[in-house]
Amino acid sequence: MIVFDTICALATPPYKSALAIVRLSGEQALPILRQITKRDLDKIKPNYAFYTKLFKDKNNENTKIDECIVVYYKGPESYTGNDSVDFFLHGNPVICEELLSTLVALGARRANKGEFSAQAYFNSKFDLLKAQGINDLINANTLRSKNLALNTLGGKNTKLINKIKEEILLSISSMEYYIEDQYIENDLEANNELDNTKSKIQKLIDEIDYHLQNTKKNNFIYKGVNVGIIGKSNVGKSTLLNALLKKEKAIVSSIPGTTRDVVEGEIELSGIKIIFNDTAGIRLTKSRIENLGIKKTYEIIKKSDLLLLLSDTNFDMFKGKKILSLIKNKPCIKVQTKKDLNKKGKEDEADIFISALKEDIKPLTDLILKKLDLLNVEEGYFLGQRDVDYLTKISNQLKDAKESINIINEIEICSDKLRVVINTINEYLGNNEAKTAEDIYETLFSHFCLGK
Ligand SMILES: Nc1nc2c(ncn2[C@@H]2O[C@H](COP(=O)(O)OP(=O)(O)O)[C@@H](O)[C@H]2O)c(=O)[nH]1
Ligand SMILES: [Mg+2]
Repeated sequence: MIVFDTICALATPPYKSALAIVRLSGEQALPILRQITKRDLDKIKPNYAFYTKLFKDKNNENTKIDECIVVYYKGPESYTGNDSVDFFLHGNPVICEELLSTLVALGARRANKGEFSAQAYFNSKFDLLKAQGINDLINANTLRSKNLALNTLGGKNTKLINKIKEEILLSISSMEYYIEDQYIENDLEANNELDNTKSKIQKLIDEIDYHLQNTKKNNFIYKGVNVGIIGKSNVGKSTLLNALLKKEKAIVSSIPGTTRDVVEGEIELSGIKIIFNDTAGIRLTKSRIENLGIKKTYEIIKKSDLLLLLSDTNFDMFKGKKILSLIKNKPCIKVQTKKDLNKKGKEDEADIFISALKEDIKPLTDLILKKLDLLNVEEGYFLGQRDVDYLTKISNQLKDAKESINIINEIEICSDKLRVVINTINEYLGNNEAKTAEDIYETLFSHFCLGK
């Protein structure tokens, strides 16, 4: 099986730094360690740090790799559940590579991405929800998403899903009672019990759908929100980008057609990553390069979650133009610019009137959060796309099961359908025997960092 070889990897970035960590995990971890240190491992307590010199060959003083701190963990009391070693080396990639090639020469294999966590999962150190939490935690870009991932890691989600699973199992057993008892059609008690089960299932559906809505929003926040800044040339798009980023990132000039390529910059608003894309102004031009820029503007419009449509006059500038149909389907804020010039625009058409050059633009950033419905985001439980996919599936399967109670004779079918939900939940948690280790590795762990 892929994950049970003795594996090694650099667990920190491959740059010069104060320290670097190399990890080794698997059955051969301790025998390999014995070959590169002169310390007597039998006299050293597992899980305690100790100082040692490392050698390619401990019998040859001339093969010294580094002097470092080592912790060896005796399985199952380790991250992976197998015997493991963490080497805290001086942070030079040359040293790390020398150690790694020594470990490989002594029988270890270079780990694939996420393979340490995969070992941990297959050693039942955690379920797939927690595994996902580890990856989300490492990749979180904002405090908000970091905290959500930390909740997952702490087991909050596993607890919730297990509670839902328990309730479904109770419903199944109450149905089994009537199936076994050859229940008779007009039996009042049986009907009451079925109604009861039906409302219990509906409650679960409501609960899951509630979490699903929050999860979709959290997933959106986790990935970051794309905002496109669009409009005709010279209306102040690049000036606005610079004001948002609080630095001179885009070139500002009174010459129309200055911005040709897309200029991207990101900020954090209320713990949410917002990625702004300043675009080339839409205008008729013979310049081939500027037209390429305008083509890119169309692509940005398509990928944006929100558009800021800027104008220093009125907002009918795209009337009858192809671009209008692209804009129409997107959440959009109409921003009237250059407020300080007191030019007569059709202010009532705009959602907001600003001067990016002269005034604070906080009212605009507030409006962005409001428009995206991100002002009051409930902290919730789940974060990732995998959660969205499974919660959707569980909710749909529950709805399907509930439907079959409406037809009284389908009680057996309903019970079977609830068993299908249990299978889905098991698959979500990773308790399903049907999936092979390779499948699970491919779908989840292969997206992890190397050394994790
Ligand atoms: N007075 C004033 N001028 C502005 C403002 N925003 C932009 N401008 C000017 O308008 C011109 C075009 O700005 P720019 O940001 O390059 O426009 P873009 O082509 O839409 O990117 C520049 O001369 C800017 O200094 C504003 O709020 N007030
Ligand atoms: Mg510009």
